[in-house]
Amino acid sequence: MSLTDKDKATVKAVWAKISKSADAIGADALSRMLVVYPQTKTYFSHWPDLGPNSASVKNHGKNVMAGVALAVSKIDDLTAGLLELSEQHAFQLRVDPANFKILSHCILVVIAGLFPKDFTPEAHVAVDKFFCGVSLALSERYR
Ligand code: HNI
Repeated sequence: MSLTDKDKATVKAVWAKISKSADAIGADALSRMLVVYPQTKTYFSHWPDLGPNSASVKNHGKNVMAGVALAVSKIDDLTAGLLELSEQHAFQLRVDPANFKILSHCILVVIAGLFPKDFTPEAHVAVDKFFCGVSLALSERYR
């Protein structure tokens, strides 16, 4: 289920289109994750406010999307490209890797909602595969 060259080109084209909205996408996706999957809130109990579009959510949404930007730039070798982030999530943050799929899903939903015309079935497949690859790469250090 790896990304074909065509998938990679599609992901890059989608990213070129949406990256200017990355901060808004990150904030909305994270807000949704915390509301729809409240078990994810445990990781952020040190934040003063976990509400939708709180300052902490906005700031972390930006960080997450910087990670996504990094992943797009390392799309040919996600495992190596995201190794440091994987290390951090595994050993410092101790995030259950099941949550990577949950956040990926929320990001996908937000992209689909904000860019309905660009989110063709072909784009959907490519972006979904990409986030599967990102989740797998982020899980690398847990082995
Ligand atoms: Ni995640 C910090 C990227 C999923 C919990 N995370 C980061 C940082 C980046 C990042 C970048 C900042 C690191 C730094 O400060 O150097 N995280 C990503 C990406 C994904 C992801 C690309 C998946 C697409 N992280 C998740 C998930 C959870 C999560 C699913 C928990 C549910 N991340 C955290 C926590 C921090 C974090 C917790 C520290 C934030 C803080 O404010 O303390």
